[in-house]
Amino acid sequence: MRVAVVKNILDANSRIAKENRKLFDDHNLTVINLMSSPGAGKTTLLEQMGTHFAGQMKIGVIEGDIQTTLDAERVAAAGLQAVQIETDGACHLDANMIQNALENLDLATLDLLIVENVGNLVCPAEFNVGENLKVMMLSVTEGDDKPYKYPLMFRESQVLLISKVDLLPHLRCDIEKIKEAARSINPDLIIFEISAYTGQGLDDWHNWIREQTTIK
Ligand SMILES: Nc1nc2c(ncn2[C@@H]2O[C@H](COP(=O)(O)OP(=O)(O)OP(=O)(O)O)[C@@H](O)[C@H]2O)c(=O)[nH]1
Ligand SMILES: [Mg+2]
Repeated sequence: MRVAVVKNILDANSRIAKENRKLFDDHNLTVINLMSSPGAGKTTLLEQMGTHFAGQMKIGVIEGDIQTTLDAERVAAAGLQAVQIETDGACHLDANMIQNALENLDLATLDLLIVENVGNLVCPAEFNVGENLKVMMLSVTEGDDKPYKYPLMFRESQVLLISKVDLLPHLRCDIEKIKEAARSINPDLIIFEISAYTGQGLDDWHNWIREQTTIK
């Protein structure tokens, strides 16, 4: 019985995700689902992108958090069009939440839409919201064994951002082990090593973003 309920939830999600995707395609809009555990540095990267792409690309952000509008306020202050979803306890965003949030964005003017999912290394990967691409972030402070312990997100994502590499000298974390573990789960993963603090690796990340985006 429980299996049937879960399947129905996923079926409903998949139907709404398809509707979202059609809307995105109609607007020639690339949509990225950005996922990580809490505090990996998602919002900090979005703030950095707001500054970097100012005047070049119109970026919208849907922020997902259990509570508060803090992240939407941060990215709005960085010049991005922002909407906050407060999930009120739910540990991930689903397609229905995104469909409702879209009413608050001007899709016709956007070149890129990034959905910052709720900080959680498991559930967000199970729910497609209609995105074109899944990008996940793992910070070096989380340890180099995480791809083996939480494989789903690594399997589902096209890109892995290894963040906070400026902290490596202070940690017992082997970045080569992270890459080896991640590629053992998903050999096609594109991997960027980045620091939003020092700017390391951000040129390659920005170039990749530009390649995915049709500027209107
Ligand atoms: N050392 C270092 N710290 C960083 C970097 N990027 C972000 N941080 C710090 O990491 C903490 C969390 O950053 P956020 O950007 O809020 O992380 P988040 O993934 O958006 O967090 P949630 O939305 O709560 O899941 C903050 O104190 C940031 O300043 C980085 O490149 N290097
Ligand atoms: Mg955040």
